[in-house]
Amino acid sequence: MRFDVVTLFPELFDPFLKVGVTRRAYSTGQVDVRLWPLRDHADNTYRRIDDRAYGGGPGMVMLVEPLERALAAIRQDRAEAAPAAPVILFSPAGTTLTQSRVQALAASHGAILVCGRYEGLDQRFIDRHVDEELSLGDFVLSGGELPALTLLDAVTRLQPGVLNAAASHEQDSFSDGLLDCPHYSRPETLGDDAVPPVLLSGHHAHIAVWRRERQLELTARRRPDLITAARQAGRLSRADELYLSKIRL
Ligand code: 9D3
Repeated sequence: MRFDVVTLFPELFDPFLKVGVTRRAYSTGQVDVRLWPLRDHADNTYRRIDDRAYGGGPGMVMLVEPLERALAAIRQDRAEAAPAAPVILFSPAGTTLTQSRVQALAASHGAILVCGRYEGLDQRFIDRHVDEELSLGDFVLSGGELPALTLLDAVTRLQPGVLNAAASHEQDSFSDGLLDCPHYSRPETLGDDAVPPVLLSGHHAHIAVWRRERQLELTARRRPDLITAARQAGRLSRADELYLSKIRL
């Protein structure tokens, strides 16, 4: 799959593409990330990519023409090999990125990602070219680069061979949609704090019940909305419901 990224700060991407479980997918081109520095498409005389907003007010607007030249260069470069791809703009006005959108993108041929800076883009670029606007949530960032990296990371870890067998099993297991259970490793006791004895018992069925109950308890306390969603999707068993009816929140 291929992602083309339009950005004023391509140097922000390089270090992220070189670390962790996703590194191999990027370095082999399994996930082919191509960076398109917007400055390369600036107006030749002034190298401008932004200007003041018509109507006044503080803050600058990203100019439509450099963005259109960058997009034309991408479309031309993709025309040879890659299938048509949607244009996704990262914007505070977008719909919130969800794991279900990540899963759909992970199963696709990729996308063209546009990272906004300043107050935003000239609306005419959005109206003409943008298929989807995505936000990370209701907090304010300086631009779309971290959201683009977030999407790339979330999509790439779902590619075949990126996660180990256990982790990828978890992806489609019964447990998804709930918060994770707590994890412990060595040492067995840390001052007064021991690892829950069941985890040292070797009794795999008891361990599975304990982990499921911790998941249900944590999710019911912190994210009751996720319990409701799991219930509606038919992802809670009779045993889950019985445990939930017994716990005091
Ligand atoms: C005063 C109006 N602001 C909108 C909330 C202006 C503004 C703030 C921040 C315009 C652009 C930005 C830059 N943010 C992004 O490009 C962005 C973003 C974000 O700020 N939060 C969550 N998700 C995203 S995706 C892109």
